[in-house]
Amino acid sequence: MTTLITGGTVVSATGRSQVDVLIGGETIAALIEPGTQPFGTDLRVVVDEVIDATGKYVIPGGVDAHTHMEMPFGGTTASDTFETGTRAAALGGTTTIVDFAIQTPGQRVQDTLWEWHGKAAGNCAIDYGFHQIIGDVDAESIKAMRELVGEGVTSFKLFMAYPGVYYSTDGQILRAMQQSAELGSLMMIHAENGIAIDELVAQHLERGETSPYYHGVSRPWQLEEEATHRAIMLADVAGTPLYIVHVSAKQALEQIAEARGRGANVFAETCPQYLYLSLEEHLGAPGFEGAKWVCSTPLRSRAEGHQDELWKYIRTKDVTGVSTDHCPFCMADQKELGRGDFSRIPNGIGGVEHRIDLIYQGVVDGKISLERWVEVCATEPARMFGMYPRKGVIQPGADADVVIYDPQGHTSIGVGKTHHMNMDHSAWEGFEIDGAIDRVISRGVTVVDKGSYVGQKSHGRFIKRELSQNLI
Ligand code: DUC
Ligand code: ZN
Ligand code: ZN
Repeated sequence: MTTLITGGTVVSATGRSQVDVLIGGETIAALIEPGTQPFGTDLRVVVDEVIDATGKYVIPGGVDAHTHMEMPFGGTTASDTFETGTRAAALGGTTTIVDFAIQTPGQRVQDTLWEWHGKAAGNCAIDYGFHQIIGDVDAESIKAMRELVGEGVTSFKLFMAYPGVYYSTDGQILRAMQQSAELGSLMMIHAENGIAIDELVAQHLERGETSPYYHGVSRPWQLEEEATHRAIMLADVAGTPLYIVHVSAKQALEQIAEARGRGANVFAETCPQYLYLSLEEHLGAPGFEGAKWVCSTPLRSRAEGHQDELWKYIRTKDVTGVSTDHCPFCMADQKELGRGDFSRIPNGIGGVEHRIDLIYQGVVDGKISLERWVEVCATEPARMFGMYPRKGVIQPGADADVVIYDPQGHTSIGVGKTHHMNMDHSAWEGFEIDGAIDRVISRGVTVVDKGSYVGQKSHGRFIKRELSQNLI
């Protein structure tokens, strides 16, 4: 199958150009100056399909480096399967996800990775990779890290939060970081002081402060900043690169920016919910409504100005990538588990379908450039997680993962509108975007056309990732 995309503006992390894109099979074959005939013939008459992208942006398919399909959490399981979640991702212009395999105490790390392979294989609309969560750092799991790197799982996540569940002590974190340093892999850290948070949670519940708002109040920014600083110092001692996931507090980002300023190999991820939503308006919504927005780290106070500061750090490049932390739960039978006790509300927001649109709105609103949009949504996540230049860029030899984005289009987000995730509500209900996904191509195959899914659940392949290309 050959395809020629004509007339569009190809946008990369470094610039934009008016070139046609020739796709041959699963990869980009050539970028062609319009009006030229590099192969001695008018390609428009010999290719299988010509796509007219006049007036539209042609960008690399999105790479969402943080999703949780079918994740067991808080006594229930995230409501999107790999099938429903990757279909929604495709509809939103994401052509690669990196999901988390999870080891909990008592399990062999390798077994949990195979379990996640079993859930995903044959069910994904788009390509996928895995990080490994290590919930029980011991001699066996440390040894397993080496094996996993050989299997293309080159990043590991540890938690400073959730004592008794996923929590690792500082000693365990240091030990895993030392192994990561030896392997050249990447340590991902959920940076919140879980021991202190558990104390605050108990105090709020004792006072009868049980509504979703107190989820945010019991996880103050100080405990994100403190944990972020500690993670940076531990990584410094171990000599491993560090990637702090889902940063929501501006003070945590100050810590990261300061460390980067002195040359530390430290990277930050944020998510659309921390850029747009807030403690006051969303977690603080009347009644039990705020449960829709219970996630960790929590939404932060708008009065304190975290959201604007996070956009600033995207501009300064101290935020490396924007992922969704897609972890959907339905209100009816899942979030409800925490009515009367916010600590039992499963933590997570669904958003895999909306990331490209939501961050594009930042371009429209003058917060970031078109190029930075592409960089944080596709190029940097691909580099960070060892998939570049196969993913994250439109250039000869790269996988033909392409999104045609229409800046004249309009997207209304919400249940029954653009929402195809397996959820009974939308955390983004009512958001209006001044642009729209027009077409999505995954490895040369159109999977979304004019807003409709036309792909197949068996199309997506496992990506065996290299070590990060961002590290020195
Ligand atoms: N952290 C995540 O990264 N995802 C869901 C829950 C959590 O705490
Ligand atoms: Zn986390
Ligand atoms: Zn997550």
